[in-house]
Amino acid sequence: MFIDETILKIVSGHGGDGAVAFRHEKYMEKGGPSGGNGGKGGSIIFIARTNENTLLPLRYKRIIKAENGENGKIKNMTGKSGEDTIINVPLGTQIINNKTNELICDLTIADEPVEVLKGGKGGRGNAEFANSRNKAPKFSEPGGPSEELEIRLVLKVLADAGLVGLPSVGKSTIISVISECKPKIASYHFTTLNPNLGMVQVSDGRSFVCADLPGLIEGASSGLGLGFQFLKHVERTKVIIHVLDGDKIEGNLFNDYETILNELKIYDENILKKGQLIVINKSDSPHFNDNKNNFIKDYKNKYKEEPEIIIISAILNEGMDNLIYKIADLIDSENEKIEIVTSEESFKEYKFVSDEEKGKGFTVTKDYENLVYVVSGPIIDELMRTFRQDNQDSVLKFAKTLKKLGVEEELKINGCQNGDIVRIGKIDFEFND
Ligand SMILES: Nc1nc2c(ncn2[C@@H]2O[C@H](COP(=O)(O)OP(=O)(O)OP(=O)(O)O)[C@@H](O)[C@H]2O)c(=O)[nH]1
Ligand SMILES: [Mg+2]
Repeated sequence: MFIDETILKIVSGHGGDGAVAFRHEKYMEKGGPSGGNGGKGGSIIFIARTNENTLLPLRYKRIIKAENGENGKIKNMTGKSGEDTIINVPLGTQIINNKTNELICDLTIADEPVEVLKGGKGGRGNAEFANSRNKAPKFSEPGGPSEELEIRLVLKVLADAGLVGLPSVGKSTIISVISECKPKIASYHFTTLNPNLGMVQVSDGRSFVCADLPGLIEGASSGLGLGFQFLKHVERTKVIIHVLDGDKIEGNLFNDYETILNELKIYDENILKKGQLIVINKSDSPHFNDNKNNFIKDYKNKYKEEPEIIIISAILNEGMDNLIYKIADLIDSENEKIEIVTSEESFKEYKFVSDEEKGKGFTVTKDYENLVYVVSGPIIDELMRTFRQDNQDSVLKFAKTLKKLGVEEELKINGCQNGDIVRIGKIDFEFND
């Protein structure tokens, strides 16, 4: 079965702790500080690939972790960084926060790494804290925490052109001829179960990504056959290539064409605004001429105009260059419209917060009920994480950082005076200018 959605927990690696160490040198009672920094934790990175076509390999994984950074060592040796974990997924996979439904990222560019969870920073060793006034600091920084997230991966194949049609019309054969993609086509019919993507090179230098989609049948839009779950992939292709079976013995091609149009329309009317081409395949068949002529007649009857059709024989590799050119031209004209039809996307925009942005803010508020001033913000959280109340060095560094950040100034502006209580993190301090 085709798996196009899966839930997964991802966890980045935490950073290694900085070390506290001192050199032991001959004839010296106490050498300088020499605790090395901790290594950085591994990140979780996603890369969209055109040669992946299902999320199946991830289906049975509950949790994917990146490596932790190693702790810093003596003699100023930095701990080893944790390896990043790279997760390859099909092009067009969306990563959604499963708790909040926010769209974290839409992997629409092939081979581009996207860091979804950052590994924790390595903590600094005590050697880094030495300065002229404190030559032998006895503290180091713990490693940054790991991050974790429950995500839902949803695959909506992303291709420039999508081949649509009833089963057995020759879609997989076409993609195998025009691209490097070689789906299974048995001499006895083998139905495509997963969309296949192939990169098509046009001889004039252009290229496009083409999707061979599983066949649709009447009723697909209401869940019949395999088709329904693939209709959503059609939403994401720029142009639609209707493939009709020139070898058909019973029924007629115009009905087939209308059936597909109707299923697409019921699923989402916007799909029909996309550029479309009609291809009749199997021109080598003895039934081809009758099928083609009947199609033209019926089409003219209904639409009062001559259809533009492209004739090919995928199996004999005939008419394929013309087909490739026509698809590339249609994609170009569609690109000019720059009207990408998107689906029901009700996701909120997700914003990655950079370290700089995190580091900018703190706020001072007055809690009138408890008569304390409250200092909070991401930079304060970070500061509190490494603050050691029982360590004189750490307290000193803490006070200096607060001053440098302008927290003292901001408290005064807000009316804070000597003797008032200031709450930072979970600790209450007495303000002393
Ligand atoms: N005579 C003839 N047979 C063809 C041609 N192209 C494909 N076929 C045959 O048609 C049958 C179906 O081809 P596929 O490419 O698997 O068809 P499909 O549209 O991908 O089918 P689904 O995956 O079920 O939707 C196979 O036996 C092919 O060999 C052609 O140009 N001429
Ligand atoms: Mg197929």
